[in-house]
Amino acid sequence: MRPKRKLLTNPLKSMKFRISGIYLITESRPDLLQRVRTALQNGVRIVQYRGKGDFEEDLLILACKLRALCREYQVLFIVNDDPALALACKADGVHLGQSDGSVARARDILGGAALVGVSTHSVCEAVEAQHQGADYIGFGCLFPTLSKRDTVSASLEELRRVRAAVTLPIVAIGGIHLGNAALAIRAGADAVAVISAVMQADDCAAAVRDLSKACQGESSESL
Ligand code: TZP
Ligand code: MG
Repeated sequence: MRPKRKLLTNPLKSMKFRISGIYLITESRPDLLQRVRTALQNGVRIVQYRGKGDFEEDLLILACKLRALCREYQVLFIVNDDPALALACKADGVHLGQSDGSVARARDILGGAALVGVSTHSVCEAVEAQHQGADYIGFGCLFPTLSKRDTVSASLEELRRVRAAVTLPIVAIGGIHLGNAALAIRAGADAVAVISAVMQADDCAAAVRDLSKACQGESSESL
């Protein structure tokens, strides 16, 4: 049976929830919830639940717990890949890879107010995502990463071209850490998506604070 259509609020439409700063993507780990809470307390602006490695039967439970946590801190909550899971846990939206179905299909499942993000790796994909009606795009993989296999590399130069080609918020991704986050922001990204730099940091709170600081005050004009 098709899931019931549900209208989600779209906080992006209020400036309060502009896509900026640190976009945290989760990874499977025993201290997941505590770590995400610490990250939220220290300034993460958006959380994406990426359930790779989690047991199928835990996906909805974890998604609901993360959803509740994000609501507590009034932070956007996005589910990776799966509009049906996003609907079931009442997420603010879904993030789609190039092979996760169209923006229109995700909206059909989630309702028109849901946020839909799309992963892109080139100007062409970015323009197409905007044309399809995405709310933001991910762009990368900018730097080497151990968090995902089979990544498509994308340069800072291409990010500058994407910035010039689309008006959508851009979330830079791939191997971003304290030493290179500002480069991505200066090249035109509105936010940086990180997994390991926060999920594997010895001091998660300091990692989020330092990354946020590194992103603040940077802009595409300052290069
Ligand atoms: N998509 C492109 S790179 C990547 C994803 C999900 C992994 C990013 O992880 P990290 O640890 O921040 O490099
Ligand atoms: Mg995907």
